[in-house]
Amino acid sequence: MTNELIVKGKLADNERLKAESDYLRGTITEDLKDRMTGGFTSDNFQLIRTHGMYQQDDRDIRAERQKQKLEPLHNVMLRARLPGGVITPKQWLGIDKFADDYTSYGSIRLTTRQTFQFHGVLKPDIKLMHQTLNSIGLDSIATAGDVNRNVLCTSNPVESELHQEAYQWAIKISEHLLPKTRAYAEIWLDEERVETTEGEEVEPILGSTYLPRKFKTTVVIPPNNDIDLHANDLNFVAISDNGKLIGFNVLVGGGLAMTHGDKATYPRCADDFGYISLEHTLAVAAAVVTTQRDWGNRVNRKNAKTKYTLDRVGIDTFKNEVARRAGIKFEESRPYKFTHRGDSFGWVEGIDGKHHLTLFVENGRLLDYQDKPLKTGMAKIAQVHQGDFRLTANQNIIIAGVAEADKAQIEQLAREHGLLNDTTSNQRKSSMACVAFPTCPLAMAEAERYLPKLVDDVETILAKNGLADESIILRVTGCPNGCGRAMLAEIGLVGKGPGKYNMYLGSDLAGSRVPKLYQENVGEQDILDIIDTLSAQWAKERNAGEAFGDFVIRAGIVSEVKISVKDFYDD
Ligand code: SRM
Ligand code: SF4
Repeated sequence: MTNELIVKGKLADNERLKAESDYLRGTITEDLKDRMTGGFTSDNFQLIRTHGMYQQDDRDIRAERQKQKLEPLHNVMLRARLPGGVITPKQWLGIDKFADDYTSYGSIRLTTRQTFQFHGVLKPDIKLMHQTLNSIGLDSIATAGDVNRNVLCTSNPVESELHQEAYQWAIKISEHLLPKTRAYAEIWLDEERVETTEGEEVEPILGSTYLPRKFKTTVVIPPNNDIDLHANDLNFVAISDNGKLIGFNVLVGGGLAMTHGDKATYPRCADDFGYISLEHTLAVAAAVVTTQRDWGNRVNRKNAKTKYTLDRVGIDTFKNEVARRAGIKFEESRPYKFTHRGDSFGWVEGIDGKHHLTLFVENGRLLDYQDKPLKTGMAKIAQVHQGDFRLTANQNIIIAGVAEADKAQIEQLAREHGLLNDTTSNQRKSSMACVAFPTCPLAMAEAERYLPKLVDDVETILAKNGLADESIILRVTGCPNGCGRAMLAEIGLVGKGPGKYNMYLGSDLAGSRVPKLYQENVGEQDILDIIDTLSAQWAKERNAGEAFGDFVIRAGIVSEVKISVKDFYDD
């Protein structure tokens, strides 16, 4: 190994706990039995993440409980593993019932990475949760922690053959990069421990201390960049010939998180490594992961992701090492073009004659609201639907594979339960927020609870400025970690403190440009005033068809971020 490329210094504490965890087992089993606390203790607090769970408490009631000298009301959030976001109606009914019976919020939350989360599961119910998921063919392995996360795949099933092939690769990549430890099966499913034979490597790809940091992978089918590839460490862009998948362009080193005030952290677009034919896919996936495993920064977790490793060692050095490890040569990238992101709502007909209905789910929160029983509606659809569901990376859901004869019934159920509404504006469909309060421990400002009202106001502003049918990709995240992908938005709001946001402007429709800081620490009224002024200017001065994000750059309102770090921070 090339030692000079390894960051020297005292290892981050997470490295110790992974090394001492006995391949992610820790003492979780013992901890589960401890009913003196609703939480997990010492290292297990972190280790449960690699099993797809985060310990949380409701921040709305935290202070009150503290006053009453009670420990926080600990519970876990579970995030399922769902490569490509595909889930069957039977599985849906299983998770729907679990959400009713055992989660304190009673919701299913669709995420920005094509899966769902349960919030508010109490310690005594955690094992049952995993066993329930297992009984319907689901798990939550490696959806969090320093591992390769849920693998995304373009979710629109219209081009079904190509999509089917790409989706199969997403599954294969997910399986290939999954931890091989049997810790999950032993702890949650009561399976026996099987001792390894001498010389056998437990984790041939991830290694005994796993990755330096979280790692994210996608398979994407141009022209739709619906999964926002530049948010991800490793991306396979599908290249087809006559509708058949023949290979992938590989892009490495995307990521959106940063820390306010720390210029050593930044969002970064992925770099193009070149084209590979299909048979090299798994070898290249493993080579990128093992290169990042060996060269990633294990001293400072804030600089540990692949994007920082690339910038530190050099793109060519990283790329050549991947080629060496995979035993391949990257060919020149094949041409492709992304034209849009987001989901195409309503019915579309696939090439197999089946129909697909994409439903807009605000904030991805499927809950029975008083006027809109969304969760019940989805369950009723699952009871009659013969195809499958596809969760999108924009927190929406596709009812896929509907026969002509079943269309009317599905549509009626969706309408009756508020899941399909012809009056939802383009602006609302182009807006997204992360979870933030009350469950996210890292939230600095509201996001999910702020978005609906913000969009109401932006709709009014756009209508006033003669832009009622137009939309701006608007995203809110409650902190600079960027879970709602504000760092790939035309208007990105990043939480700074209660009611205060940093406002970024200027991503493009294809999602290939990071936006630039426009104003710091803006309050909610100022945000509306700025959007009013800038959208009025856009309406008056834009070129035909010019998107808002392109306009703000051409008009000199913000400068373009071309080379991530320098342009991102320079005035
Ligand atoms: Fe995220 C942490 C929610 C997508 C970057 N993210 C968290 C945690 C688990 C907070 C924590 O560590 O305790 C949040 C739980 C909130 C809650 O109560 O549910 C959380 N992230 C989410 C979700 C649910 C947002 C949503 O509204 O849909 C998304 C779940 C995805 C999934 O199913 O796996 C989610 N997170 C993202 C994305 C977007 C993406 O991947 O497309 C990003 C930015 C892309 C990237 O990774 O650069 C993202 N989340 C982070 C980070 C910053 C990572 C970093 O590089 O520093 C953290 C904090 C951390 O890891 O230390 C974080
Ligand atoms: Fe929480 Fe921040 Fe992620 Fe929002 S962006 S879910 S506030 S970690």
